[in-house]
Amino acid sequence: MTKPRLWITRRLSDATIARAMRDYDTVVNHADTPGGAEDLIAASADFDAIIPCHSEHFSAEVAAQLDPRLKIIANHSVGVDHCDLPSLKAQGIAVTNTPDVLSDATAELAMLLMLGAARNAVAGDRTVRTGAWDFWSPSFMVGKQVTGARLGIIGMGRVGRAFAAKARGFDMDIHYYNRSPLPDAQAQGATYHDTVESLLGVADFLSLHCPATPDTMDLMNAERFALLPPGAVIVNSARGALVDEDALLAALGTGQVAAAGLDCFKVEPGGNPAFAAHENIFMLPHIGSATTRTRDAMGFRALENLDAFFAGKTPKDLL
Ligand code: 8YV
Repeated sequence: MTKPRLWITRRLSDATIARAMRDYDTVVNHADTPGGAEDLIAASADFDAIIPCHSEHFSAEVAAQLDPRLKIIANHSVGVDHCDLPSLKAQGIAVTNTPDVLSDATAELAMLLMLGAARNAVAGDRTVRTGAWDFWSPSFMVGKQVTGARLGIIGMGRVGRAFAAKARGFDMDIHYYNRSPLPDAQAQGATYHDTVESLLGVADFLSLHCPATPDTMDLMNAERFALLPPGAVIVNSARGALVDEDALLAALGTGQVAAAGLDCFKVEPGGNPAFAAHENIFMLPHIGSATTRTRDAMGFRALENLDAFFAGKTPKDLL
């Protein structure tokens, strides 16, 4: 039987590529450049399957021009805001993602962001690195302690719960907003809030773990920053779309928000140049799931979804 033709749009892990080459007639974009609309449309006439990353945008416009040869888009990501799912469904194209396998890596990064923002990681690193550390005082670089503080989590899905588990190790008092309350076994004593507004009032630290959808665009806006306890710390390891970046800058300016830890930005790659002047913003370039173990697991999960699809079964992560 001829192997299905597979296009891998970016340089995935070596183990993923080796396995893909073994099981599929695979072409890898070794140049590792993001696939633009024309690339995606052209590839659809030549491949049965694509494994894209969140850098390839299957908009409604692209979906409408895809060749019927393309049968499945097996995303190498849990987030699928780069895919117009209704349009792809209308074209009869199956779409899958890679949940579960990146929850711990992303939660670890959220912890790094929270601690780095709370404890002056940017200014501290810069001060030592540049040789500017010529003074010490007890009132020098005093941060905000997480132990025992109240943590608000918006979105208690897999990553939100993994983050809560890590935060319990810091004895944080965990509160969450979710569309519905979790069963006790999953909530593990965390306090449920049935509105975002109610959660914000207790969020000394706030971490975002919900997907980017039209409903969550600018979820954190000026009105909502104002509801946080003064001096709150905000963490975003989910999607840049969730935060009104101008409103965040304004809240940092007044001290309403003391610090932010961000792995996601409205514009990626690139981020927000206006953030660079603020050392109380600890920033990373969208690397939440970037560990060797997780990259392999994401690649294998995407391939397992393809395996099931081409074996005539329902892929585990069919959306
Ligand atoms: C990835 C992500 O780095 O899975 C997601 O939704 O944002 C990240 O884990 C990226 O999408 C890899 O394709």
